[in-house]
Amino acid sequence: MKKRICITALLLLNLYLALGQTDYTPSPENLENRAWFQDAKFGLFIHWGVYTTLGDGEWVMQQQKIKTDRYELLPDFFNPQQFNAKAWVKLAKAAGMKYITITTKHHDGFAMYDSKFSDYNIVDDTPYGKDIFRLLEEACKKEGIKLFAYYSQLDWHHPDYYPRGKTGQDLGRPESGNWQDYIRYQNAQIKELAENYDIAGFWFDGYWDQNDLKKAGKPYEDFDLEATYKIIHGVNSGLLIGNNHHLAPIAGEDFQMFEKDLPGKNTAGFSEGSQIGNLPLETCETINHSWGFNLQDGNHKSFSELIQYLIKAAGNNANFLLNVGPMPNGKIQQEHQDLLMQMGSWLQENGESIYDTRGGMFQGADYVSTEKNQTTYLHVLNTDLNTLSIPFAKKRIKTLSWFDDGKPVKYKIKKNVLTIYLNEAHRDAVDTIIKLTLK
Ligand code: FHN
Repeated sequence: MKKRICITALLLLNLYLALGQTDYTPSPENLENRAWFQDAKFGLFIHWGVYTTLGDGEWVMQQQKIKTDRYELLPDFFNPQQFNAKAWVKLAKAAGMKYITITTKHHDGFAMYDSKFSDYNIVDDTPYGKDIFRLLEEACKKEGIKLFAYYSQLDWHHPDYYPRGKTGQDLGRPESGNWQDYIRYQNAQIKELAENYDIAGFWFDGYWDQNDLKKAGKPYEDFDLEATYKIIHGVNSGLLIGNNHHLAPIAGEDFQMFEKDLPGKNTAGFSEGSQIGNLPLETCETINHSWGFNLQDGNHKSFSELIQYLIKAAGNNANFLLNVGPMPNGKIQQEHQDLLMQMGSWLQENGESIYDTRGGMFQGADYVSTEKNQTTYLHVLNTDLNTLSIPFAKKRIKTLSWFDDGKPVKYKIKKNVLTIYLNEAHRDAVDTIIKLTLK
């Protein structure tokens, strides 16, 4: 009997967590900011830290098992003389991006902003000595781009991140520590980011480091997310909070992100527990294969792959947060700049079918649709098709026209199937867009 009660309690707890949002009521300002977020559609993710100097990605400390006392030599090599915050923000804007999310602290524990709670930061501990987060904040304000702070709750450097989670073992830290002291430290940094910088919200990561132990039935520590969220919303109720915990939304969160997958999919393995909630959605992906700068990674995605991912994200009612890993000198690789500019040109011509839209009624192997103002934008992503047949239950079409020149599209409806004739003249190598309105 006792076992059954425990199972019931666990099921109820999971139901409560799955529903999330039970004791959090977003403020009117927060709801307004969520609507802005959903309209924005496209953002720039930036992974940049002292790990960049090694050119082997942002997990180098863990992967090369670099002990903390050796890793602490790295900040002295970080001196990005060619960093230009204005240039980064202008590039994001030219790419058609509406916001930037940058790592203020990644798992290595090094703060890329002027933290008052640790000298292990870019101002106090590098020859560069400038607060790049402040410089980006100022440049974003000038260009009308919003700024989000990525913050890793997982910390491979702080001695009080103890007991360790799934990662960060054998890095030379004492086998002791006070978890609540770490939580107090983490919350103090988060609060100073919320209070001292004009940001639009937080992108949390690293929760899974402890939660994966919990899922394996092993001892784990709890981050007490709702307490942290209450601190943030206590500073500014309008701040948008998202957490890459790979779970369904938790009370206090304002958007839900998916890593390397469209909402509801799990091809990359990060979204096993991420049932789609009722929050604004975002998917994040790398422009090559790495988040942080990796000298060996020349696997840049094609323009077509990237723009089609943006279109599919919008068709799935989600934003696309596209990541670059700037180099140690502060420059974004030319190939990545070129790809971002190409995406910006495409959006200048076709942005009407992406910005301010929501996911549409059509979705299939070769097509998705977006919707706004009673108009459906059908995006056909396969250039080999002469006709496209779509299940179409008894709706009455008012207009069906080519997006590029407004001319009527040839179609027929038979037995609840809409067949569209994709003539050669209008077929586009990346995305053939058709506008549909209903009577
Ligand atoms: O471990 C991190 C990784 O370095 C990167 O920051 C990604 C971005 O979504 N998040 C974690 C992996 O899930």
